[in-house]
Order: sequence, then structure tokens, then C-alpha cells
Amino acid sequence: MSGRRTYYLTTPIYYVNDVPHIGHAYTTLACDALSRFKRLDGFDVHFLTGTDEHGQKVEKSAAAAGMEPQSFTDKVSQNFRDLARTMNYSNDDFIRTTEPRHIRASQAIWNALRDNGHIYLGTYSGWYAVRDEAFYAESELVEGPSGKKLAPSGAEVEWVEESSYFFDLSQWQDRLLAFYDENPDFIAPPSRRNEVISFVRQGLQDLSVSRTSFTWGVSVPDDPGHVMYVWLDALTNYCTAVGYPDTDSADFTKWWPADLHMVGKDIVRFHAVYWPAFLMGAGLAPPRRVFAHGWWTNEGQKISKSVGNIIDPLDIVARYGIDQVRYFLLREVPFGNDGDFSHRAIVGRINGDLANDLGNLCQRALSMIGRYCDGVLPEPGPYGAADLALLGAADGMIDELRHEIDAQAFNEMLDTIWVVVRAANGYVDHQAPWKLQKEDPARLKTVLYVLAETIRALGIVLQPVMPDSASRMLDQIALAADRRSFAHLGRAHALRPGARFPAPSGIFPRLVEDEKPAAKAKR
Ligand code: ME8
Repeated sequence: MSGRRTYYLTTPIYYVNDVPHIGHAYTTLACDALSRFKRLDGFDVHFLTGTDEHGQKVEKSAAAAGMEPQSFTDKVSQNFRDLARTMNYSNDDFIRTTEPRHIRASQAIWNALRDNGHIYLGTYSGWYAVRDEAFYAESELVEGPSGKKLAPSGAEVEWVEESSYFFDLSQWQDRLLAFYDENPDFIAPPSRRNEVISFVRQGLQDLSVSRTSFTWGVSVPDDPGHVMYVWLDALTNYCTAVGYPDTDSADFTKWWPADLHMVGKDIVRFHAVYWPAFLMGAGLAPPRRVFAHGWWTNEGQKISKSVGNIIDPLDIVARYGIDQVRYFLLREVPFGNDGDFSHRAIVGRINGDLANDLGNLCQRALSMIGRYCDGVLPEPGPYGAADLALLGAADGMIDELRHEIDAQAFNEMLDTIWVVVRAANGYVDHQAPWKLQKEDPARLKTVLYVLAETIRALGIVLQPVMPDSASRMLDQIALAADRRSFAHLGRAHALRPGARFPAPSGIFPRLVEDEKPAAKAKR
């Protein structure tokens, strides 16, 4: 474990042109699980999310809605805050790029870049995709079905010719390549790292960082006819939130550089190429790591408003339950890969992993303690090999989990936990407490105690992914709230025999596959 005990992590700030969907929910969920894990592991965590409210795309969406950009962004930004509540996110801050603290920080980073000689005035003529808020070289464009030029993302491009300030990105190729070389963990997973390195190796062009053909943005200091390029403004949010431009402040020195920027693979270039160059240009340290996860499709199709197949996280939470959705999203797909959302798959996970494996384990063990021991945790006798094996596996999980969370391998983390869940179910089958009850009451006590201890370890390590259900598991073994951190894992903090457990109740109900969807959640 590293000596550093603070952890600063961020989600992308989401555009307010649209309502939140499963993709946005996913990135923030991953950060939430990571934040909760680190807090339980004794870290001081700062978890940031928020909304990206400037730029041409938002300006156009506001106009289409017949609203002023500010009132439009106020309204849509609120949807993202509501999502945070529904999904049980534990973010410490929610930043909006229209806030005064952020406008101040964006102008300050501009000034730092200009003072350090990295910004000059010129004219931009080239291709721009409003949907991506990105400039593209002619060579990157592809021809769409109707003969129109498209960005590699499929977004339409338009020709832009206007006065613009530029950032001298072309000067950063060697420094960036050296930085990637010295920091092999900076970009993950490796496929994204290779993609970024080959993009930078091909050579970089200076980047247009201001626009004059619209006004919805942060004004360029000393030249208010220009607004800052929305990505320079947006990326700066990560610094704003921890006190930039007050670089000597307690907050900034405590949290910067960020430990992790979590993003989707669509925006890796902005985070792993432009952002470290901007930061170094402004005399600031680059973040420690950028993880670019994969893309969710819906029943095999790309999720898009025009296809009309957007998955509203509020709907699936109302239908399946919050922790069930949280578990599914983190368990189903190796983090970093693309994944497909299907109702069949989520029902399969809920019935298989949650109801059959974990739910059944808790239900069997706790109802036997209720029935055979009047709900009082029995005193164990001497442990045999099978008992020690299960207790050892439960205690031993945490080192592996730490390693997996630092690699953002959420699905592997859940696999590691499920190895113990399955071992515990196998232990119940082998030990057959229902027989011991008649044949060997002393041994029965040991077996039930070992199971309660295993449930304690499982409940503690499941809190980051399924906070409500895990805390209900721990309530059922009467574990005090102040004994639920990772520091309380292990035999030294074991449950006290004689503790009285409440009457057990099922935590993970089985779903019937053709069950009707529950009523739509209210926003
Ligand atoms: O890009 N699958 O905002 P955005 C997985 N404002 N993740 C998905 C997804 C999908 N189908 N769709 C979206 C922006 N995401 C900028 C960011 S940061 C300084 C500025 C997630 O609203 C994923 O994290 O388009 C992706 O990177 C992000 O939403 C894009 O959100």
C-alpha cells in the first residue's frame, strides 16, 4: 500500500444538452464504488462530479428548447444532481462550469498559459464537430452514408473559419511521450495507452482554444470578443474544485494532482493529451492516472437519442432496485471493455449471483441461527481445517481487493468476493448444519459461528458496491456501525458470541423473468 492517504478522483463533467443515461450513471458509479472503498480503507477521499455547461452544443440545445442558456443549464444540471441521489453516489462536491469559482479558475489557467508563452493569436480554418466539441484534421474524417463528411465518432462536422487563439500543442510531442514513458500507469487500460501514444507519435498540431462565432462560454481575459474553447474551460474544473488558482491553499496542496480521472473511451484524447499539456504549460502537475472505460450498448445497439433507445437509470433502478443495478453494471463487464445492457442479463445476475449465491447464504445461515440458537450467536468450539479454510479465505480477500481497486478492476473485485460466497455455500452443504443439529450440537455452534463471521467479512467488503444491502447484511449480524471499516476485518475484531441477532429477512429477492416493470420513477 502506498504511503499516500489522500485520494482525489473525478468523473467527466457531463454536458447538459441531454438527460442523464446509463452511460453517465456508469462512470459515476465506478467512481462512487472506488471512493467508498478508499474511505473504508482509511483514506481521506475527495470525489468530484458535475456538469459541463458552456459551448456551442449547449447553446444550441438551449435555443432548441426555447430557453436562455443559463436557465436551460440550471434545469438540466439538476437532473444530474437528482441522478446522484437516486444512484446513492457519495460525491463530495458537484461542480458546474457556470459557477463564479470556475470562471475565475478558467481565466487564471488561460493567463498562466499566456504568460508562459503558450498562447498566440491566429485564424482557425478547419473542421469542427459540435457534437464532440472537437476539431478534426481533414485526414481524420470519413465519408458518411449520405456523402457528408463525418468525424471518426460519427458526428457531423462543419467548416469553421474565424479569428482564434491557439495553444502551442505542436511543441509538446516529446514532453508528452517522455511523460507517458516515465509514468506507465498514467493511461489505462493498455489498449487506450497504445492508442494515445500512437496518436501523439504521429505529430501534434497547435490547438484552437478560443472561438468568436458564439458567446456562451468563459470570456478570454483581455479579449472578450473570444470565448475559451469549451474543453479548456471544462478540463480546468478538476483544478477549480480543489481551490485553483490558489495553488498555495490548503485544499490545492492537499488534493492536487488528482489521483484518478475516470472517463469513457470517447474522451481519452482530451484527458491524456491536451490536459497534461495544458497543465504542464501552466506550471501545474499532471494527474496521476486517467482510466478510460468502455462503451455500453442497449440490447446490442449503440445508445442514442435518435435511435430512441436511451436507458434511463431511474427506470431500471425503479424496476430492479438500486443495489441490483449497481452490482450488475460493475460485475457484468470487465472494466475497460464494452458491454451490452440487456434485461435478460440483469435478471440473470440478480437471480444467480444475488438471490441464489449471496442471498441464499445469508438466509440459510441466519435463519439457522434464529431457529437453532434463538437468534443468539453461539460460542464456537475448536476450529477444524474446513473452518480455518473458510475464515482464512474471508480474511484474505482484502489484500487482493486493494490490488484490484487500484487497477479499477471492479469485475475482478466482485469475482474475488464471489469466490468466498461460493466457498461459504459449499461449506454449508458439506457441514450440513441441519444434520449437526441432531447429531453434534457442539459442532453446529462452530459452523454457525464461522458462517456469521464469513457474512461479516462479506458485508464489510460489499459496502462500496452495494451500500444499502451490505449494511442490511451487517445489521442482521448486529454489527455496530463503527466496526464496519476495513480496519475491522480479520479475526481480532471477530463477532462476540452471545450477541443477539434480529429476525432475519431476505435481502436479495428472486425476480420472475416476465415480471412487469415497476412504475416509472419520478424525477
Ligand atoms: O464528453 N457507455 O460529456 P458527455 C459508457 N462534457 N459511458 C458513457 C456512454 C456509454 N454509452 N455514454 C456516455 C463530455 N458515457 C464532456 C466531458 S470532462 C472535462 C468533459 C459517459 O455528457 C462516459 O464517461 O458527452 C463518457 O466519457 C461521458 O459519459 C461523456 O459525457
